[in-house]
Amino acid sequence: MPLGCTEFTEFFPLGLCELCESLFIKINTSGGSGFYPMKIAIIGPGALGLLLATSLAGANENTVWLLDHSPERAAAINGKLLLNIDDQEFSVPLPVTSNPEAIGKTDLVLLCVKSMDVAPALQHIAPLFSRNTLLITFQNGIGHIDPVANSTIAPQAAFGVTSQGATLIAPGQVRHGGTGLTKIGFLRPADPHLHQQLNTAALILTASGFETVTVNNIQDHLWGKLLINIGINALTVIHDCPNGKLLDIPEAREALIAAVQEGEKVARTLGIHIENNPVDLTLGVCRTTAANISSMLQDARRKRPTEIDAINGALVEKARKLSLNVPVNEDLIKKVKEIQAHYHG
Ligand code: KPL
Repeated sequence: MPLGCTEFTEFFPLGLCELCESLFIKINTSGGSGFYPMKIAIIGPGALGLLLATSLAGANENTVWLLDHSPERAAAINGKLLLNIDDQEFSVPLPVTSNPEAIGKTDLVLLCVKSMDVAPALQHIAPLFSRNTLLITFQNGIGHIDPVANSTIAPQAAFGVTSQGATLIAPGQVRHGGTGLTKIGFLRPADPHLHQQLNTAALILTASGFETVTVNNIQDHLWGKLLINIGINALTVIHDCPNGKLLDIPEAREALIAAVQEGEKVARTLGIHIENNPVDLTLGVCRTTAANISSMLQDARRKRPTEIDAINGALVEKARKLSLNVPVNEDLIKKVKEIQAHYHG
């Protein structure tokens, strides 16, 4: 049931919606918070992981943990996370560990590692899962879809797409860069109890300031976001500029439009339903996030591997299989890889 359905909003929180009766029984018995509290593990102390962790920790009666694969960093930031919103700093005393056994079985796992780290992370976090645990995975691009869908750890995972803005300031410190809708959903129909977990997760995220809806066409939304990242991320690295600047550099704007058009051609050939005009949408995101440093540029400035393969690279791979030409995306990949090759002198 989508969170925004009329039954839901009309009757919430009275529990009269037949479709989510069990959820409403939990609502009525939870003692005031509005829903059943969950034990939640957030994986990855990057910008989105920290934003989710600090937001979820501050709200409701959930038990929230952050898992960081680095023991040294986990020890350094344990109990000392900082959330910066509108130049105000909030200290969040959340437990951080590198040991999934210390967390144990959870109700909800939010996987916020980079696309290329998804497969090893899934192996590492196996101790967090029982058959009732819901995994929601948040990555840019589409490179993570197969590793997650084929994993034995959480074969019925849900995927998330968010337009929340977050910037990593320092280890354990994140700046909230603007709100946006978060969509979560399954690629294929999942067991009913996991659908129910998904609805509860949407409620909990929304109550924590992450306005979240469940959708039944998450693949279309993953592609919708992919087209935006195709147009913006690599070009911000190539021109070393915030998102909005791409509109002022004629060659960047031209490449943005051409790259997104190539992506749209591939998406439509694959039968993906693309709502709205993706070029207009991407130019609009450049305007609304004008001062934002894209996630790929944040990586490049830290001299870390970028998600170029999961974004433009994944598109080129799909295009090849369809015998479609995507020269602008190929060129963007080449230029970003050249920049990465010169990270260390
Ligand atoms: O998703 C983003 C990213 O930086 O990865 C955009 C939408 C480009 C915002 O910066």
